[in-house]
Amino acid sequence: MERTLIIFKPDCVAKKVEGEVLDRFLKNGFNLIACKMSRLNMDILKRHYCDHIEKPFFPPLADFMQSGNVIVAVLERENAIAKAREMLGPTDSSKAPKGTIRGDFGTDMRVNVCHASDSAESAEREISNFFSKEEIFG
Ligand code: FUP
Repeated sequence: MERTLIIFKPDCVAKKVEGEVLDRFLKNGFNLIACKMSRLNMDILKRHYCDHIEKPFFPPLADFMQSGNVIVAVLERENAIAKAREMLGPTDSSKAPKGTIRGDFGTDMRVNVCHASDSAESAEREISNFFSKEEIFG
């Protein structure tokens, strides 16, 4: 079993599709083992996006990620990291095929419904940025 950190981004919550998106994960064999609603701040975003802080897209990305409530979750299944990213589709929602989460619900490169960890190392770091051990029911 593998764990991945999923963030249901502000656009996902504002559009009220978080239930539908979570349902897709659950129907694809993921177990929900941690979950909370949050309003992200710059400290947690700088840790979460530590590889992107110097990039030109980081300031507008950080503004967007603070623009509304999010839901942060840990989902578990075999091959969870690759499967979740396959279900999301490419980062740019406008290029994501229909049937993928971003293709069906996303807007563009930034407004793209969900974050999902991109490697086992990232998943471990990202999960511990948002959850204590006691908050994970794996
Ligand atoms: P992903 O792993 O698909 O979420 O995408 P990346 O790790 O490449 O990017 C991290 C976040 O930065 C994504 F939410 C999208 C955003 N981003 C931009 O806004 N502009 C860019 O040019 C690249 C990424």
